Amino acid sequence: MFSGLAGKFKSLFEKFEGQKALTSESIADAVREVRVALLDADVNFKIVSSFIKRVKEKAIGRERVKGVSFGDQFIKIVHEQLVDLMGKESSSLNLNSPCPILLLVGLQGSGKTTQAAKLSHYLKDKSHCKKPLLVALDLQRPSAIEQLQVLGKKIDVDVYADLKQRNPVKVLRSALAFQKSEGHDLIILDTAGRLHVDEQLMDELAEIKKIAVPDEVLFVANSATGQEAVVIAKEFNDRIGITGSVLTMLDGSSRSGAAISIMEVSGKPLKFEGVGERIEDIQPFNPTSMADRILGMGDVINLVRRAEEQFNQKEQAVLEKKLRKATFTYDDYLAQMKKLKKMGPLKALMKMVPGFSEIEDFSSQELELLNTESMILSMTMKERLCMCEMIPTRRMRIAKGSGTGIHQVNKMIKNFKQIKKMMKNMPAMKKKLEKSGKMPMSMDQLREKF
Ligand SMILES: Nc1nc2c(ncn2[C@@H]2O[C@H](COP(=O)(O)OP(=O)(O)OP(=O)(O)O)[C@@H](O)[C@H]2O)c(=O)[nH]1
Ligand SMILES: [Mg+2]
Repeated sequence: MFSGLAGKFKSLFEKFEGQKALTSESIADAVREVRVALLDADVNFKIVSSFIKRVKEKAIGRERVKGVSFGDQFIKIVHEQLVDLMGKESSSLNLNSPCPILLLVGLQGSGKTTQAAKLSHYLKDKSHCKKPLLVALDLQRPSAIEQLQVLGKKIDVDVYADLKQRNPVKVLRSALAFQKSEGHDLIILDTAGRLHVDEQLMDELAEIKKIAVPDEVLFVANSATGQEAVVIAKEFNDRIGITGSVLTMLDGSSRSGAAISIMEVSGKPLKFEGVGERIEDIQPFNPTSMADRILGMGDVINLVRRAEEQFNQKEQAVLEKKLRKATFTYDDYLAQMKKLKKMGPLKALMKMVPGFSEIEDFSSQELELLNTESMILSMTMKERLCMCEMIPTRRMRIAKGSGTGIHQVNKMIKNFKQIKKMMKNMPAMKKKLEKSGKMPMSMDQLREKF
């Protein structure tokens, strides 16, 4: 959103670099940039004013640190204040009870149903919750139940719904009984949204909360709603009492300033952020990386974390062994491809890296990944396990099955063979490279090839 602020600061401070300390004059232009960027990102103006005041207090009189430019010193101050404003540390969910209950509330289309599914998937994977239960309490929209059921099926999570019931409180009661008999260890309640806050909705939610006694009441807000989200967050907090927020659609919005405002206004932490439409596109809110992103420094932390998750060391060791023994098959190739895809759209990933945020065209690489995947999926088991010669008729069949062309199939097979050959020769290559003083090819470089 404020991409490039860090770069701008550098040039703004150039003419003052000879001075001994930061002054109100030398920071004036940079302060203006910060103010405009925050307002553009839809941070409430009162919050902007108090933020700017704090930044000024911290900056004026700050003596020059040897070897560091004023621009960088100023960025650090703004960064620290931003992190401070957003709650310093990531705030986790309260999942201490034997079967925690999460109640999701928010306006229509804010992303409740999607985040309910995302959260159940995330907690099943990352937490001790092995058997979550999604409960469909949105009885307003005819397709709402079906939407949750489809998502639940996709991620193999149970969904409790009662298509005949019109009263969400009754559905809730029977869902709680169902949980007891089935032994679920996490309940996520998906509720109805409205276009505006209205009495009926609030009464319904209050009643649901009274019966469910949830461990968390999460306000789900679409970051693109900007200023309005703030008013609504306050309303929900005053009427229902929230324990935290989940900010969604951060991938598409340039107004993530709502994050700052919602926290200030509700006094409750932001716990998760939705960063895309896929089930995996959710992550714990991290104030430091949000501040990095705001200042255009790139969200390197999240990128590294996601990469680490997808390629854990144990799997890597097995793969390296396979590669060296040359038992690397198309199936392994496919598995790697899937991991790469799971890390998110390349475009979204690269956006997090400083310097890459301006590049727009990642579509061709993504298409290639997709094509390779469908080509391998069109192979027979024997072909995938490299148990037969890839004769032209086989190649033609794969091209047809995957909706690609013979040239693409040839190219994919060539790439695959190259990697396999390279890895087979790795011990010899390593020796040769060590002799010549060059580093051997690492798994990172290999991954780049995939
Ligand atoms: N780009 C993007 N889309 C999202 C994200 N989260 C949800 N969506 C999409 O936003 C749309 C609305 O999401 P829902 O989960 O249905 O919203 P809801 O709050 O349940 O809506 P109602 O049930 O009508 O109140 C869906 O098309 C989702 O796929 C996100 O983080 N990023
Ligand atoms: Mg919904």
